[in-house]
Amino acid sequence: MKKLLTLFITVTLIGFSGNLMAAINIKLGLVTKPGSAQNVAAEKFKELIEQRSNGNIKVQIFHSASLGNETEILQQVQMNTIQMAIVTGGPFDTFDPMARVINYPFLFKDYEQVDRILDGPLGAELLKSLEGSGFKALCFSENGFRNLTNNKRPVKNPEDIKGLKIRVMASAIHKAIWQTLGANPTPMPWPIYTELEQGVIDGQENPLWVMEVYKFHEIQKYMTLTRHVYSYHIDVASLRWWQTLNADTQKMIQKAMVEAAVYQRKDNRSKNAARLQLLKEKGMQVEENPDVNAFRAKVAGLKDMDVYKDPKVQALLNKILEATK
Ligand code: EAX
Repeated sequence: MKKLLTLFITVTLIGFSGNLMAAINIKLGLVTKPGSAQNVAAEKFKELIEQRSNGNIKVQIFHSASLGNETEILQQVQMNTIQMAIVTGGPFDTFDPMARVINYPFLFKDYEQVDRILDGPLGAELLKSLEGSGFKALCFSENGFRNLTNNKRPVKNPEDIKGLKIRVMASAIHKAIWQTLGANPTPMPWPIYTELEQGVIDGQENPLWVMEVYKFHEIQKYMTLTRHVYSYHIDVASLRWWQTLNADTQKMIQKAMVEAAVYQRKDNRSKNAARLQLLKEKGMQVEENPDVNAFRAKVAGLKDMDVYKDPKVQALLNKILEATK
């Protein structure tokens, strides 16, 4: 009996200290504000992981760039001062040029292709590659297909873009796209409302949710449904932090993030039609049928340009081009 009691106490204590040790606080960084695509994924992840870990894992979401811009957030993730982040595809390419591949213009025709590639072995190849820069990349959530807005004139053809000052993300490929199209691309971190309002830039490009959530209809007159880049987020953890977690915890976090991403992609897609309607009602002049073939022809040479010259990057791009034909 005494033995049994000792055993019981020991097991209880181990269980208790195990619980204490499992207490994990995750700082998660975002540059966008509540209601944004990134935030939907982050909030879902928080809900799932806190519930499933019985509160042992806690997520603190730092949104609206309170920890810095996307490049600065990624640097802090590398150092493990921030454990997780949801960051748009663009800024990743200064850390790993492999990230440029998905930002290739007009790569995906539809969501079926997006999901097949990103959730398959080619997407996994990109996620794995990021370990080389100190990121444990868990999965992809989405920003969506990007569209051009500007305040100068309606845009239907590439000629209409000539000389427009367009804000782009901190990304070599995004800059190259707009240069090739004849614009004057200006890299700038998020957010950019003031710069648009004051006319420092003429336009910008982003998915429909951005125009609604950030009220760009107040300050941008023209929108063109260019859908030139499918914009993903990579949902990352600090590799340095990840390696301190046990396998069960890693699995639980990975699963919750993947589910949050699936939820968020669906949520985002289901709202696009209503968003377009709303933006028109708010007075934006929308070109729904731009000459996409002309845009595509102009940027067709990009795959042979310097931004893709790394053989590893070139190889992944060619594989995805083949798979999305
Ligand atoms: O997610 O910087 C960008 O243009 C991003 O797409 C923006 O943060 C919205």
